[in-house]
Amino acid sequence: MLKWMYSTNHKDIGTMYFLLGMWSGMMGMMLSMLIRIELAQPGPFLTNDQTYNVIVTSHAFIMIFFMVMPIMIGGFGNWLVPLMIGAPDMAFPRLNNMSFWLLPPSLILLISSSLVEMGSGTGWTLYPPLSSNMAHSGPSVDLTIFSLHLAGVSSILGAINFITTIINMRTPGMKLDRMPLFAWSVIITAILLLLSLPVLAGAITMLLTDRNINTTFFDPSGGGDPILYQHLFWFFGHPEVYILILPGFGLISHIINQESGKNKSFGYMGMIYAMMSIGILGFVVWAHHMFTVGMDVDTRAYFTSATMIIAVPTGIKIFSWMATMHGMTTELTTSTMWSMGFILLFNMGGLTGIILSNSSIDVVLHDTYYVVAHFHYVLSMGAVFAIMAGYIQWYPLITGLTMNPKWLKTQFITMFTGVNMTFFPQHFLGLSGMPRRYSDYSDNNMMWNMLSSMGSMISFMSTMLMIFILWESMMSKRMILFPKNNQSSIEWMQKYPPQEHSFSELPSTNM
Ligand code: HAS
Ligand code: CU
Repeated sequence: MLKWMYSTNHKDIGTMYFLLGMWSGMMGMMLSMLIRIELAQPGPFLTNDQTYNVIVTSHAFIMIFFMVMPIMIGGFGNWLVPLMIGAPDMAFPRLNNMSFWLLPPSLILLISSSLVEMGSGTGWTLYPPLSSNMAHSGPSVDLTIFSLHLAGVSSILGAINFITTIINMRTPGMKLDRMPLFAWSVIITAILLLLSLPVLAGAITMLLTDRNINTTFFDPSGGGDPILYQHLFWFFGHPEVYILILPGFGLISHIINQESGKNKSFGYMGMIYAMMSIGILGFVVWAHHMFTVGMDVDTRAYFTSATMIIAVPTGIKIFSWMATMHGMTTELTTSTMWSMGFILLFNMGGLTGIILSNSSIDVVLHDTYYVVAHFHYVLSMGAVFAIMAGYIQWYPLITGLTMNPKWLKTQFITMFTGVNMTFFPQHFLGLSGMPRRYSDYSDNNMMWNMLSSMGSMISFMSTMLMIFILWESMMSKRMILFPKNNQSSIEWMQKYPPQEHSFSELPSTNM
């Protein structure tokens, strides 16, 4: 136990991040099931709209800050970056331990915020005046703010650690233009974190003083402006969405490269420049989340154009992945299936993003389910598919065990069906004007909502199957490299020879 708590080893810490991320993923999923049950048919289920909004808010926070970020950056980052760049560990191992241990208290604060008074029913954006002390009196929003403070400190320390490690601790001869793409994706993500999180910290601290010590940063009655909060939030919030996807881009690049049997990624340098462009452009497009606040037409034209330009580097990535896969003759593994699912569905989400970037269209679609469909395609089917692909790809490296490949394929197919059935109909709901963050809807929206809720049930069952596969793998202890000398592993090895994942080629750095 203490070995884990005090550990300064990047693999132990990575494993703790994985466990925390899985726990939060379960919690986030249960909250999403409550949302889909409420919306499965018209009329109330929870019978309290504040409760509904608290569930939506917690779902978003938990999925973003306690599931995707810990798994991708904390888990895969810690496990793979030192191995890929040939470093003995992270640059600051004790800081690494601290980054991790700031997260459980942060999670506890977030959960406490839902357990006291009326909870934070503000959405993850925490816009005032809804989040101010008029609409949300009591300590709930304050606890949420403290939770974000801690999660922010954790991420900033982690970012400093990754940047230092990647700059200083590469193996001799590994120039930046030969560094593995995942390490590139992590250093770019870390720079985005370092530049954007302090802005969020400032915004929520101003919100905290507005709520508690009578400042009026966001209150017009004292000369403040609620729109200022939105600018500060989205100056963080938009880079944050690229923080959530860039490490996934890195994982997908390696998996496609390895599984297609090529010795290098197509367009390696182009991939690096594309990620850098996405990172830089991500800082100058934030107001596409604010087209409805009444900005002038020139500002709208600028933010529309700047946003659309991001399709160019992203397109370069999509086409380079496809070019890397082109002509592959190797077996279709489950991680390849997740990668192909990633390319297809992330692309879908990207295209609806381009549609939303048109300010005139966004004035109509803002705050409708169309936006919800967009960001679940890039997140639930982009970020999560990348996590699934990476988890299946590196599970043997991390645990030394193997999972049943046939069951994994079944699980992929059910998950693919479930998430598409959940989120595709939400485009139609959005186009017919159904607003997000409401617990009820008019009867004409019933069919797509029912279908969406049925889809979420399929994804839920599929996740249970994933947990079973994981459990089965750990119970049967089929070692990947050194099979225990018992009957079942020998039979297994004969049936599924381990050439798919040979140990030495796992943390491949081949370009
Ligand atoms: Fe987004 C809202 C626009 C990428 C996540 N996004 C959100 C929210 C989240 C989110 C969480 O402009 C909701 C926040 C909230 O709570 O309110 N998004 C874009 C654009 C891209 C984009 C242009 N988003 C992401 C990624 C995310 C993410 C990645 C997380 C992982 N998003 C928006 C806009 C809103 C928004 C508006 C605000 C909506 C509102 O009203 O609230 C781009 O990065 C996507 C680039 C990718 C592609 C696909 C590959 C490119 C190819 C090249 C050729 C394509 C071309 C386009 C030339 C474009 C293949 C052709 C266009 C056609 C339609 C065919
Ligand atoms: Cu954005």
